[in-house]
Amino acid sequence: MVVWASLLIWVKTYYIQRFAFELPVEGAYQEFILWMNPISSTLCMLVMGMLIFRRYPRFAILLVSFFSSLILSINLIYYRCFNDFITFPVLMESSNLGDLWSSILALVRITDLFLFTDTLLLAVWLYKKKQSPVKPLNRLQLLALCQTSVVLFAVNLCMAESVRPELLSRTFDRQIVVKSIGAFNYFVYDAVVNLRLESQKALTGKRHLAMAESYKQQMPRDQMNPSMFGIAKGRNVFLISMESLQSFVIGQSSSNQEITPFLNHLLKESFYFDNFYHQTGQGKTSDAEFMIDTSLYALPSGAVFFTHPNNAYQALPKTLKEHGYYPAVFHANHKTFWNRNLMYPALGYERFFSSADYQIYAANSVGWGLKDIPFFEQSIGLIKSLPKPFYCKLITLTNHYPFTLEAKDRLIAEYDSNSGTLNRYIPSVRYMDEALKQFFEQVKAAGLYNNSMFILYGDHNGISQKHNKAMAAFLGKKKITPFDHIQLQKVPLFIHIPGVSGQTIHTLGGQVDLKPTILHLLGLEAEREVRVGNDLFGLNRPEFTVLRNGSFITDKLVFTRNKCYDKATGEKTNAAACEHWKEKAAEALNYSDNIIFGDLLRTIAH
Ligand code: GP9
Ligand code: MN
Repeated sequence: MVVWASLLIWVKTYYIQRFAFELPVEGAYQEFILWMNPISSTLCMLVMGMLIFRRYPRFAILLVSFFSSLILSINLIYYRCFNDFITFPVLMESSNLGDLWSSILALVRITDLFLFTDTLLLAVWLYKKKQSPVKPLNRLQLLALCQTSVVLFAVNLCMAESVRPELLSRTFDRQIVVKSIGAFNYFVYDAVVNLRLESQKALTGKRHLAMAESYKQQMPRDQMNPSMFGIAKGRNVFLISMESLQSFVIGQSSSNQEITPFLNHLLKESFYFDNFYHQTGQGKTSDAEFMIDTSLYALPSGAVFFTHPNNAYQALPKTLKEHGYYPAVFHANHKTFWNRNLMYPALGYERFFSSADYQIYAANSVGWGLKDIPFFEQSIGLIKSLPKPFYCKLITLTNHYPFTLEAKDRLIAEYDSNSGTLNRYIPSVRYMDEALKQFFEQVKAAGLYNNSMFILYGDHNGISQKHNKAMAAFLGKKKITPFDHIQLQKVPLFIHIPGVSGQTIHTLGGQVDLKPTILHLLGLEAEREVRVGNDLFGLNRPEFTVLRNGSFITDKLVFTRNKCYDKATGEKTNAAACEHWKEKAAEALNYSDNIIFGDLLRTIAH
């Protein structure tokens, strides 16, 4: 009976996962993972059922079969509606619940009942055998089943991690998690993650509210710069996330050709910040987006887009909306990636144009999907129809690891070093530069250029420490020290305001500083907003930028890997020099983390 029930649940689950959900399964290995992943959870559910209803094994089996069908059908119907898997926060959000149930009822199909076929078969069979006595499984048998389930899950997880490292610790896409560990394991995983967050919230909430309030009072603050305040008042805002772009390529050549000819040209007509750092953690692109929109740090682990989409935020799109702006995002990836479909509404975005809004096919795609040139070409058509003024965020994708590019898109030769990654990075960056150039031409042709402000930023590093040897050769250095590594976390920031002449600015800053900067340029006050960043044009700015791992940079010092460096020489200096700032860095990160963990903006802000 147990064997039959397991087989039936397994087949049913595999069928739904493979044919009813559109999961991006690539190749035989991933097919195998998808095929095997329901079995561990099926066995586990059966063991639990039989432990709870020790004396009624038939009932336990029927219940597990029914319960598995129920989870699958809820997900199936939700998927039909939202092309996504249900999460606990969605289930618990009372405002969602009304909509949810009405959508569910509207979308139920009579054929969905087939999902309960196995339960029915088992019930009929049990009924027929109702006279014959059954013996519950003994402890040893249950233990064996339990062990099999654990071993199978471990094998499943190892295989899935070999395809996607840090699958569970760095959740980035529900589709990928379901594809890798199956719908039931995902259900449990989501429940555990959310329970942990809820308890953290309860712990943090009250305890830290007072602390956060008092910290806010003593936070070092810049003074508003009257010569820049409102300089872009009323203009549309284009915010462009440049994937994996680091500052070291700006103004540099390779094979005697400029790597970023367009950006080098734009630099002369923009405020260009050459001391600007990315501050991202595990949430990569989404962390950069979060910091820019909220002026809070992202989280020490995990992606805040995934963990806290139900928090209250004082975010840039929300504030701008209150001032008549239309906030929209353009990104040609699946909407569930980084949980964007749930986080964007929380930040106040009105519309998210995701992969479903673009024409994507093999000929215009590479690596992660739609190439940047067709992405911008298709976006401009959509942007033209937005209500004005708009705040429009465009997220590029082509310059993403592993930086693959077709030969015809390679406008500069690959670099020549022992790192294929760095070698490919050069033409990949050059391609993005070309895409940006064409986009600016399209914006001009659409008549949107003069009345807009353009903010272009690198989201995070693209070349990791693994490639230090090749990086050292590229930069003409003997080796990359931890001090150099921090310098390599600089990402370019351009603020281009047509008609306003720019200059290169050496002010020290990071992604958390962009929100107050943008608000001030648009002539909107940021003084009352909770924020850890300061206006990059502000007067008397505190010269202090903290990275997510606790490293920091001041006007004179760099602190990383527990060592203090003299910024002028790059040499180690007396640790005591960094002590004061080390405390300040911890305070700033804690302040921000507590706001997020405790959902404090729900109370602080108002
Ligand atoms: C995916 C894109 C890239 O949608 O944002 O993600 P990343 O890996 O850079 O965070
Ligand atoms: Mn990125």
